Amino acid sequence: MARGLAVAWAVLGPLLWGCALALQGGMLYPRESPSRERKELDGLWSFRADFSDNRRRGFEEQWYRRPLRESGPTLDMPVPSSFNDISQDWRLRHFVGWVWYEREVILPERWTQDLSTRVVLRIGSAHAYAIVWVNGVDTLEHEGGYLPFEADISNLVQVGPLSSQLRITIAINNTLTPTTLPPGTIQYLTDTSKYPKGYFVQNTYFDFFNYAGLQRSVLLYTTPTAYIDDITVTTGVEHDSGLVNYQISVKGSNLFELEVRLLDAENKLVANGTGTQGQLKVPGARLWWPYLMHERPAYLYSLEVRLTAQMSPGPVSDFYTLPVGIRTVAVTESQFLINGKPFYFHGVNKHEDADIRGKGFDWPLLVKDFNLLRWLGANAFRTSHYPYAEEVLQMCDRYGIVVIDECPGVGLALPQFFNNMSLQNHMRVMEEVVRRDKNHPAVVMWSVANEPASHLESAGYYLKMVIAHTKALDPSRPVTFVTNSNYAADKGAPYVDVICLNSYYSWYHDYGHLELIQQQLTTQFESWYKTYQKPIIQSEYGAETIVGFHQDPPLMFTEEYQKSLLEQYHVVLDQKRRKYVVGELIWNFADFMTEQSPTRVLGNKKGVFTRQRQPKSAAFLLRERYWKIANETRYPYSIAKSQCLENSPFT
Ligand code: GCB
Repeated sequence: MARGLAVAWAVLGPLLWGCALALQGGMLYPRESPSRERKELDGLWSFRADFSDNRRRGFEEQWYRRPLRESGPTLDMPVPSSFNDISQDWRLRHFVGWVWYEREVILPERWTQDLSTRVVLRIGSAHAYAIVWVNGVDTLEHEGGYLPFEADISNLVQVGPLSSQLRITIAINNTLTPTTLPPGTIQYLTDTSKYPKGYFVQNTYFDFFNYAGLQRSVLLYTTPTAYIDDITVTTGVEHDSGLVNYQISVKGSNLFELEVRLLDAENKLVANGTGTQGQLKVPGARLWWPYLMHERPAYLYSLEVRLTAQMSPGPVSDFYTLPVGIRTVAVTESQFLINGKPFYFHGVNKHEDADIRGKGFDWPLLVKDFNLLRWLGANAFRTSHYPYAEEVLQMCDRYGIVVIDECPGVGLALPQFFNNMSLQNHMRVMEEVVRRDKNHPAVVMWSVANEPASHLESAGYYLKMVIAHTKALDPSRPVTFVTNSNYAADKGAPYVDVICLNSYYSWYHDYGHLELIQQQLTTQFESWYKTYQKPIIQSEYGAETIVGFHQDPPLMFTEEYQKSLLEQYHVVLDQKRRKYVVGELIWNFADFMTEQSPTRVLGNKKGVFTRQRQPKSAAFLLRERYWKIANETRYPYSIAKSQCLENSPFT
């Protein structure tokens, strides 16, 4: 895209929303309201992996027809969690194929008897392909982990006096193929002198363990039969007024009224409107600022939507309240602007990973991670390499932590992965990501992929299409993908708004030669900027470090080497961040699990925290740096206070 156009897009983004590609069907986060109830199904589920040779015994014997315990032994499986590290059976850790989950539920009587109530089953994520039965009836299928899906099950539960008992069966297949996202291949090893008959392995092309199962909450919720299906909000600023543009989709009735009220944090009404779309104007609006950038960050309004639909025998109301942050995002040739002010990303890459729960959602871990982010002075992270749980983004909205929201477009390493079917699937996944996350003020940019083989012609076309589709879905945010290709070879870079670069100088090459980093990194930045004149983020850099290994002068894998490597990067980042480098994201926030290999010691150890969230020496270095940058980049200028230590050098 021409530069001028990119800038115009950035400024006009919010106004262009009306032209955005409309998505069918919403995926609002299930919140309680006077018209909506929730019933969480977290806890112990019955579980069985299908170890049969073709992995299809469950379908052949129709395990969904009867309680799972009647077709064979079951295990207790906690939800949410990955199934891989829970049992002592090594076969389950590496299992590839269908696993079966089941849960019996008693519903409140009103849900089954009141025909003006709609009952929805919502699965936060099932990695990677799921089929759902309710009371043995095939109800729902979904492809792709890390994103929610749901079905209206009212007609299955509102069928008579016995219907309050519900049996939910979910079959999940974790196999990755050339057309899934992320892609993978299944390789049969046929040399019978080495492998048993039918032996196969799952190959993946990314560097994290392919944890699977019901990794986020499963829940039931209700709405009235006429209901608020989706809300899309974009925001702008005009002089000192905030603008909140809304679009609401209603289902279940054509005869309805909508009232929209915007409340401030003290619950005072600041603007109101009616109808399915409109613009609310908030004079003297408080903006949503990233924390550390502003002394009054993360301000959230509440958009209260009330639907009144004329139904027989009488009117029906539905209520939904959406948190709204008023802010703008724009990109120039050399800057990333939030609310018109230059924003510098000083943050981390993460993974949703810790200990035996695998990628299972966990509140204590989430709160600990946010405390550590603030301890570190990190103002941003990228959801490498897949969309994180919705609760994570809600915390970012509330804390003022900025997010680059990445889809599971990781491991696009082989030429055969850039085919039409994969492209269609990738575009569909972006639709699901945008549909789920579009209303989070914390999300400031979409990332459609991590390290695709972007030197290939076919990848260039593929990335162009996915990026164009994402922009059509959401004209209000910049779009990127993260590259590790050479600036002269990359075929996708012309289409991004911000260049995101991963490089591992003195780690994956020139091992041990820390003295080369400054020259190589300078060349990297200068060649990219000369070619594209777009802002650049150093989206990954780092070094594998085993906590407790020490050596001076530094040697690879020691805490000293990690610190020294970071220091070398920082010299150049400090020179360039005053020009066109708009961010740095360390790889990685914490150590995380990978497949086994001779280059990984119980996983990837490039964390500045261990997998148990204890700091390595580099965490202290980074902390000092991030607070220093925070103090230099605040608006309006004032000294930032370290959130954890009263007597920090930066208070
Ligand atoms: C990368 C990948 C990331 C890896 C990291 C590493 O470039 O994007 O997924 O984990 O390097 O440590 O090799």
